Amino acid sequence: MEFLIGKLLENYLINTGLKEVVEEGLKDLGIKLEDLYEMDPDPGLGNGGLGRLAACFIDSMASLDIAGTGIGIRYRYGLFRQLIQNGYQVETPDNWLKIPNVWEICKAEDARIVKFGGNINMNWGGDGHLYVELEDYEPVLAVPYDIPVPGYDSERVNTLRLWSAETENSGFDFSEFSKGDYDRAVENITTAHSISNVLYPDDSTPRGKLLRLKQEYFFTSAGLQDILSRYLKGGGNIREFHLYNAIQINDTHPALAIPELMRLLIDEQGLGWDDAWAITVATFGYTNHTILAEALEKWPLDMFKKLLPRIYMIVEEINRRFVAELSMKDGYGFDRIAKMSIIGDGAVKMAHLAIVGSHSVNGVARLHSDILKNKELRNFSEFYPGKFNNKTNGITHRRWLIGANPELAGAIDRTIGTGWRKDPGKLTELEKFIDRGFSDEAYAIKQNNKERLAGYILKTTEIGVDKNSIFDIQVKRLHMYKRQLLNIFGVMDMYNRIKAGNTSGMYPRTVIFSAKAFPGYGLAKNTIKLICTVADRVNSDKEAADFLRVVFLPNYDVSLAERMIPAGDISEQISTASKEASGTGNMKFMMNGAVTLATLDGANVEIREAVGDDNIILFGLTSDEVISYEQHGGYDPYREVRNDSRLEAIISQIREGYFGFAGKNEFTPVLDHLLKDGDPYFVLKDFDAYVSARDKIDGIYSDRSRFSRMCAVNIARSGRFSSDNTIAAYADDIWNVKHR
Ligand code: 26Q
Repeated sequence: MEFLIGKLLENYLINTGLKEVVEEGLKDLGIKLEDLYEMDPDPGLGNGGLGRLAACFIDSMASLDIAGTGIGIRYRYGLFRQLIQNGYQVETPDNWLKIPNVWEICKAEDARIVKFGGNINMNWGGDGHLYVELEDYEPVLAVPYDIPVPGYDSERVNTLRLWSAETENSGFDFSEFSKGDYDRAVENITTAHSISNVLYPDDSTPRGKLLRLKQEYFFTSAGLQDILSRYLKGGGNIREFHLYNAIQINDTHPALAIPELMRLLIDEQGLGWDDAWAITVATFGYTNHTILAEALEKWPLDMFKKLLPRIYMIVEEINRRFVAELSMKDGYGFDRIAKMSIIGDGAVKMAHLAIVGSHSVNGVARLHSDILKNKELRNFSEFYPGKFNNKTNGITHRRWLIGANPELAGAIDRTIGTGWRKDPGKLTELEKFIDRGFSDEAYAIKQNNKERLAGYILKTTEIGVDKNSIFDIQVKRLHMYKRQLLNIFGVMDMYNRIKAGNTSGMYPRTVIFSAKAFPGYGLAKNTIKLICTVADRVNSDKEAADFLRVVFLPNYDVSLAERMIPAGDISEQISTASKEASGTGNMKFMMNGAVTLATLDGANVEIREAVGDDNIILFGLTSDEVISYEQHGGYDPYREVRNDSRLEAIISQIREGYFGFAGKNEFTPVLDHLLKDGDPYFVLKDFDAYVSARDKIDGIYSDRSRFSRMCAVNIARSGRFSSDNTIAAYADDIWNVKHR
C-alpha cells in the first residue's frame, strides 16, 4: 500500500546506463543535470521503512530480471510535509501532483470497477454451485497509472502500477441535480475520489477508519482483478494460477487480497471452495513488519460487513473451517482457539487472516523472525510448522551508494573495479585495500560529504557546524520506541559537562536529527519540541560552541536521506531491544561508511555479525532482558533517577525550563512518560550505558586512522545487506521463480 520511491530521474539514468550520455548532451544545451534533478519531485507515497523497502525491492526485482509488478495507490497527497515553527512540528499538505508527473502513464483501457456495500443475492444453480451476486452496490472506477521500473544493466523494465479512484460516468447524478439537490448530486464524486486522496500517516495504532478500509479493498480488488484477467488473457489455465503467480503482501494492509482472490475464483471463475483455497494459499506470502501488539490491524465487524458484505461472508467461512481444523487437533482447547481465531473481540484480525491464507510468513530480520516464531505468533508457528521463515531486509546499493554517494562509488571502482555494481557481494574485495589507502580515501570523501551537508544545514537552519566534528546522526520516524529521547538526554548530559568545565576527553560533536511525528501522537511531537528547545539553548551558548552543536532538519524524506546518510560518522540505531523489526537506515549508513552506535535490536544484530565487535559500538539491555522485565516487572524508573545525579539534573532542568520553554508544564507529557508511566522503553535504564558508549566513540575518533578503518570495514562488509540478496531469497524460497 506504500511505495516510497524517491526521485526517479537519476535512478533511471543509473539503471539504464545513460547518465554520461545525457550529461554530455545536456552540456551542449547549457543545462546542468543537477538542476534537472532538483526539479524532479520526490513522491512521498509511503510513511517510512515499510514503503522504502517496497521501493528497494522493485528495483532489485527488475535488476535480477524477475518479472514483477508493484501494486499500490496513486495518492493525490503523499505524506505531509513538515515545517518546524518555533520548535513545533507543523504539517502541510504534500500536493505533489500540482506539477504533472512526467514518469507516469495513464492506462485508462485497463480500468476496473471495485464494488462497495450492496446486498448479496444467492442462487443455487442446477449444477450444485452457489451463485453469488452483489446488487445495489456503489461502483468505484479504479484507473491505473504505470511508472516504469528499469533494471540495472538489464533489458527488463517492470511496472509500478498505482491505482487512482475515479467515479464511473463521472459520478455526477443528473437525476439528483435536476431535483435541485446539488450536494447529493456531487456526493458520489467526492466520496469516490476521496478513496485515493491521501496517504494515511502511520500511527501504528490503527483506529478502524472507514476510509482506510476502503483504500485497502480498493487497490487489492483492482490489483487482483488485473492480475487474474492478464493471466487468463495470456492463455493461463485457472487451475494452475498459483504456478505462474506469486503475490507477496507487504504487512496486512493488502491482506484483503486473500478473500478477494477467493471471491474471484469462486464467484467469477466457478471453482469450488477447496480448489480455490488451495490455489489461494499457494499464491500468497505474508511479510510481517512489527511485533508491537497495538500496531496489528483489526477491523470492527459491523463496519467490515456493511462495506464488504461478500468479502465478509468469505472471511467467515475461512474462519469457520480454520477453527474446525484446530478443534480436531489435540492441544487446541477453547481458549487457545479463541486466541487464534480470525474473527473475535468484535473484529476481523488481519494478521490472523494473512497467516492462515498464505503458505509463507516471514519477519524482516533474524531476531524479529525468531520473536514472531517463538513468542508473538507461537500458537500459529506450532500449528503450521514450516510456514514461518526469515528474510532479512536489504537496501538497493544503486540508490544508496551509486546514486547518493557518487564519489565513494568512484573510489570503489578505482580500487576493485566495477564488478560490485552488478554484484555488491564483491565489495568484500575492498578488505585487502583498507590499509593500502582505501580507508583514507573513503574518509576524505566523507569529509567532503560532511562539508556539503554543513552547507545545507546553514542554508536551512542558519546553524553553522564544524565539518571536523563528529557527525552523529539519527534519522527515522519519530516513535518513542526508537528513543530519540535517549539521544537528546545524552546531549543534555554533554552540555551539563561542558558547563561544569568537565570536557577532558570530549571530542567536538554535531548531533543531527530528522524525523516526522504522526500528527496525532502528542508524545512524539513533544519530543520534537524538546529536541528543538535543547538545540536552541546549546547553539546560542558560546561556551558550548567548541564542543557541541544540535540540529533538527525539517521534513525528512528520501531526498534528505540521500544528502544526510553519506555524511554520517555515527549512525544512531538505539531502539529498545526487541522493538525495531529490522531497520533499514542502519544498513544505508553502514554502506556509506558510518559506524553504528547500536542496541542489539532488529538487523543491528546481523550488522554486528558482519563487521565484528571491533567495528560497531554496542550498548544497552538485550531483547531477552527487555522481554523479561515486560513479563515479570521489576523495573522502577524512579530508582534510576535517584541513583544517577546526571539524570536527576536533567529531569529537573527539563521540568524547570532550564533549556527554555514556551509555557509551564511544556514537557509534562515526556516527563510523565518517563516516570509516572513507567518508562516503557527503558530510556532511563539504558542512559548510563549509552553515555559510556558515546564517550568511547570520542576516544576512537581521536585516533583518526582507527576510526576510518572501522568505516572502511563497514563499507566492505555491507554487500550482504543489498536488497538483491533479499530478493534472491524471496525468489528461491517463497516465489519459486528463477533470477539472474
Ligand atoms: C496502519 C493502519 C492505519 C494507518 C497506518 C498504518 C500503518 C502504515 C505504515 C502502519 C505501519 C506502517 C509502517 C510500518 C513500518 O514502516 N515498519 C518498519 O518496516 C521496516 C521495513 O521492514 C522495518 O525495517 C522497521 O523496523 C519497521 O518499523
